[in-house]
Amino acid sequence: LEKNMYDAITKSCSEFEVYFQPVISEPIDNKSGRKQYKHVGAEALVRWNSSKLGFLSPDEFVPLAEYLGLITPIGNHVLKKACECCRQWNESGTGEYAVSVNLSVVQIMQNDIVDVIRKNIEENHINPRNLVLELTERLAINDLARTKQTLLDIKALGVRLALDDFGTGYSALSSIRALPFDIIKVDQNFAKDLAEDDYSQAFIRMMAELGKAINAEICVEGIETQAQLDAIKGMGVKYVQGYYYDKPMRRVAFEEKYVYN
Ligand code: G
Ligand code: G
Ligand code: MN
Ligand code: NA
Repeated sequence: LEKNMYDAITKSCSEFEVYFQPVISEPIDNKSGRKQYKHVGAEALVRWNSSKLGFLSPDEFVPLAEYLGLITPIGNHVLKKACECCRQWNESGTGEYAVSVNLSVVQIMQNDIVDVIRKNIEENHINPRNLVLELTERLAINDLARTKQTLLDIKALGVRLALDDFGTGYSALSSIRALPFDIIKVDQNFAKDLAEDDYSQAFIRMMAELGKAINAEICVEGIETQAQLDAIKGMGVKYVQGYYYDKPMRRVAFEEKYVYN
C-alpha cells in the first residue's frame, strides 16, 4: 500500500479521483415535493483508482496517508480539483454551488496551508464563501492554540469552516466554542435511528439550538429515507446530505444531474 501510494503521488495524483455528493440546502416539504430543494452544493470525496490495487475507498488509505504525511499532496490534489469544479459550476451552471473539501488535521499543521488555499481561490476566481473546508476530530487536535490561529487565518480568506463527524471520535463541545466553525456536521450515526430514537432527535435539536447561539448552521449527514428527513423537519437544520438524495458520484454524473439541468 505504502509503495503504491508513493508511486501514485509521483504520477501527479492522476489515480486519485474526486467524487461529489450533493449537499442539499432547505429541502422543500410540500406533499408532492419529495426530494425537492432550493439549493445544492457538493462534498468532494476522494477515491483511489490504483492501477495495481484496484478501487480503494478513503477509509482504506486515508489513515495510512495521514500517518505517512502523504495526505498533504493527495489533499492538495483534491482541493485543486474541487476548486476547478467550483469555478466551472458557478460560471456555467444553473445555480450557485458551494463545494466542501475534507482537510486532515495533518494538512492544517502544514506551514503553507493558508497560502495553498489562497492560491486555489485566486487561480480559480471563486467566491471564497463557496468553498467550505471540513475538519474532523477523528484525530485529536494536539495544539489547540495553533489550530485556532490557523483556522482564523483560513477564515480570513473568506472561506467557511465546517466541523465534520460531530458526535463521534474526539468531538468535544469545547471545540465548537473554541474554534471558529460556520457549519457543524452531525455524524451520520445520529441519522441512522432518527425516525424511532428520541435520543438522536434530541441530540439534533440540541445541536440546532447550540448552532443558533454561536451562529453556526447545522448539517445532518446520512439521511437515507423520507422518515428520517421528516423527523428533523422544523428543527432548524439548514443542510442535509445522504443516500436519500444521492450517493457520491463521478464529476460528470453530478454535473449532468445537478449543474447543467
Ligand atoms: O466517501 P466515503 O464515505 O468513502 O469517505 C470516507 C471517509 O473518508 C470520510 O470520513 C471522509 O471524510 C474521508 N475523506 C474522503 N475524501 C477525503 C479527502 O479528500 N481528504 C480527507 N482528509 N479525507 C477524506
Ligand atoms: O466523514 P465524512 O462525513 O466526510 O464522510 C462522508 C461519508 O459518508 C462518505 O464516505 C459517504 O460515502 C458516506 N455517506 C454519505 N451519505 C451516506 C448515507 O446516507 N448513508 C451512509 N451509510 N453513508 C453515507
Ligand atoms: Mn466530510
Ligand atoms: Na461527516
